[in-house]
Amino acid sequence: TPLTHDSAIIIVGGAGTIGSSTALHLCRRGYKNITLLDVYGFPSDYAMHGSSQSAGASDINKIVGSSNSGTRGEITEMTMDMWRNDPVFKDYYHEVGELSAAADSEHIADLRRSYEAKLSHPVKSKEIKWLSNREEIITHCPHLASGLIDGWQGIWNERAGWGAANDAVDSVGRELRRFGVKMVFGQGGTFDRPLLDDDTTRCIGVITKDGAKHYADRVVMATGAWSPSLIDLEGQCVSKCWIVAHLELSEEEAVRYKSIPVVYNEEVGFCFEPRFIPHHQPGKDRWIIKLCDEFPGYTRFMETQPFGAGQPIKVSVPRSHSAHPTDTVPEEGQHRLRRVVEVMLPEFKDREFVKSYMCWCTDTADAEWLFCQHPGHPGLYLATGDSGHSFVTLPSAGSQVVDLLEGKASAERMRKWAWRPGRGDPEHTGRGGEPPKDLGDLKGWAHGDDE
Ligand code: FSA
Repeated sequence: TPLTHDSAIIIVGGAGTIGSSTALHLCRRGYKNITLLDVYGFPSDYAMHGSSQSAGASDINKIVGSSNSGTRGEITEMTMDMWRNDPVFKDYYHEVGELSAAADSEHIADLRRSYEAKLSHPVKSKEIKWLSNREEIITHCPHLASGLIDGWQGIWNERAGWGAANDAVDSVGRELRRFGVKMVFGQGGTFDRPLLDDDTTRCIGVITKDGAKHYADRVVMATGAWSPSLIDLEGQCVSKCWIVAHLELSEEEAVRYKSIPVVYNEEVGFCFEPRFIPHHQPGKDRWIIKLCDEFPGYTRFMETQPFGAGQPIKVSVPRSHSAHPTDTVPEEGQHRLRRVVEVMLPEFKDREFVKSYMCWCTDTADAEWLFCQHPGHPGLYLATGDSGHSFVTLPSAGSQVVDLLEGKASAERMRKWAWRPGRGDPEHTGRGGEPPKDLGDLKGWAHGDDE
């Protein structure tokens, strides 16, 4: 069936980053029959923004504008233009600047190479600057004057900053409602398996957990870190979690740290300016700094049988914070998070975190997206493989998925996004360094029912 503006299109994971973006671009290109299915509504708890309804504004900021490779890098201009100017996004982007630094000589050399590569670009070259010592760093990031930044060098990008993750996705949700997109959330929106045509094995819809059949001409699986546990991806994606902590500041402290740039150091981690989190009860508003450590991520391997697997197989399966709101992070991770505070925010080195949690994404071996038609089931599309760096593309990722659906994606991009089992190992490669540890071997993170 050729794709027309009246084709029925289902997006599974439609309240997540890539799913909602896909729906937005479909609407803007005139498609009129779109249905989103998702476990949670907006803001969703899906991997790339790690937020959760039950936890309120849990994912309050994500980096926007840092350097990115592959397709994500190629669409940077569209991405940043939309963050700055598109009415759906512009109120949720905070251009406070970003320092991307390192102390280790090899890491500095990598940063220097990526800096030099941008110098030939007419626009990017004007936005970045190389900072080669403490003084230069402090000029742009005065709050690091007391930080442990000896030996740091790196790239200052003044046209970058952070996005208010939950609010931005919510804004997309409002726009989709305005366009009349249908949405089913909860049990009735939870994917069980694709609905197949008996004769052709073509995908003709989705069966949800409540047993309902949803028919469609195209089904897009934008299911983030859940993808490999829902559809057998033959090892192309390995889902991992990273960890996050929140520090609470008084208003006086927050005022002093307001508008600090995003500071990222791949040997340590990263943090954001304090964000005001309003509360409906007076006196309960809060100022929160979100911070993360940098490490190879954690897997959670278990036996499960995704659609398409003839028998149970080992897959790293996320455990969502929404379903397990009391989960925290492994003990060893707490130590790394404390280190981020010591290095970047020493004033608060003795302050306890008000919250720590895990945020899931799914890696491909080459960190490029998996945007393709399923080889065995025409009509079924994968829009996953975020590889940890896709939230920044919330405004633009969907344009790429829609290009794929419309057959407009370039041969080069189709090749990059292709179904590609065996081309590298997403568990061990793509990030260098140590392979990820498994949550099953770590203590201190699971709380509540099934500790
Ligand atoms: O600039 C960005 O794309 C932010 S990546 C944030 C991060 O926590 C990674 O640092 C981590 O390694 C993982 O990919 C999850 O996302």
